[in-house]
Amino acid sequence: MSYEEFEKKVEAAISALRQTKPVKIVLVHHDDADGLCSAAVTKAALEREGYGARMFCLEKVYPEVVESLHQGEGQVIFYVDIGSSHADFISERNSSRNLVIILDHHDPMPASDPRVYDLNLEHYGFRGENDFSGATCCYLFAKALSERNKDLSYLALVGSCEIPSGFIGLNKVVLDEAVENGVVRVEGKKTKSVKLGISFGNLFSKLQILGATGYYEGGPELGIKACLEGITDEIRRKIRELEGRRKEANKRILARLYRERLRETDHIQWFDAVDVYRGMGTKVIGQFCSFLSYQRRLIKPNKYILGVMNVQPEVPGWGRLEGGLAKASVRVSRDMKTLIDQGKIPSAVDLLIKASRGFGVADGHKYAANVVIPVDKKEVLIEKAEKVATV
Ligand SMILES: [Mn+2]
Repeated sequence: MSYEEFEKKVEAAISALRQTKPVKIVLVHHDDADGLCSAAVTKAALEREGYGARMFCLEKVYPEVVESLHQGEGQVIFYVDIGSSHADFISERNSSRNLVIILDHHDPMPASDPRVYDLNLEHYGFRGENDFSGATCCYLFAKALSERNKDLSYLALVGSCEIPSGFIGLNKVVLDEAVENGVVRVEGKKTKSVKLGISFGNLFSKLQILGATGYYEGGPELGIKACLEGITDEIRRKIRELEGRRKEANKRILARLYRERLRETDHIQWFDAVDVYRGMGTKVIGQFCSFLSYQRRLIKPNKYILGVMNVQPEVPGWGRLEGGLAKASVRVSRDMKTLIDQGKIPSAVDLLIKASRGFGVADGHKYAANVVIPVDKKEVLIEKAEKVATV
């Protein structure tokens, strides 16, 4: 499979899009910085073609949300920076009722519905954890829609800041072209959007706060606006407020953990934040666990770090989820990363997939993963994870 094959599939998806009339578009996107950049590129590109899209930000592919979304008929549903890992389930629920276009870089599952176009470049020999982000995939689609969308290339690269290896593979190609076209400027160690005058790193970290911490209060919409128009005073104020609240919550938990320590099994150290992060998106628990993984006075380097928090049942723009939910995030220390690489212990995502089989929706990578479970299954998850970790 090659880039040419990808281009062919993109062309097929675009002609299917152009044949759909009248067009009612729903754009489902992830809540992190890459998800917001993905949404911004796709939204702008569609608007330039005269299409309007209803934006819908999801922290996670909740089966009941997907089900209700695909019950409709004759719509066009985009999934950006989300969706590939559930393309099998999406196909099943869609059963050719709607045109579905997925632009993502997470590990894909096969799509069985011919009207589901999964344009994830992993299908064409590229690596979603190194060569391209969700936003890169969206940008390449946008460029195929129209050459004038080349001015959006900076967003592909801002979204790609979540990739630790820097701009390599497809991203390097996008970067070189963006510099050549004057869309992006490299100034010493910083790379900037010429139009917005903001560095990639700076915009990226602001988007992470808006999407994750601000999930329940319009943060994602503001983030998409920031992607296209820059950081306005209104957005700056919102970020400051969100940051303040998250810091306060983190401080409360940290103080509690120093007082009470984490709870432990043989292979896992864990804590329950319960409702300390109420009002904030669930990504904050993962961000806090990452921070914890460096706190050597608090954590043991040889045990998985697991944090749990309660999930608010509302999905903004959709409705209420059934039953109480909790989210658990896992992170590992540097020492454990080595053991994972050597195959001596289960990866973070393997641990959670196995531990939550039958009651949870898990995803993630080798060193970082999360799962959403019924709120009364917290202890069961820990017990099962302990068993999985005992190899
Ligand atoms: Mn992403």
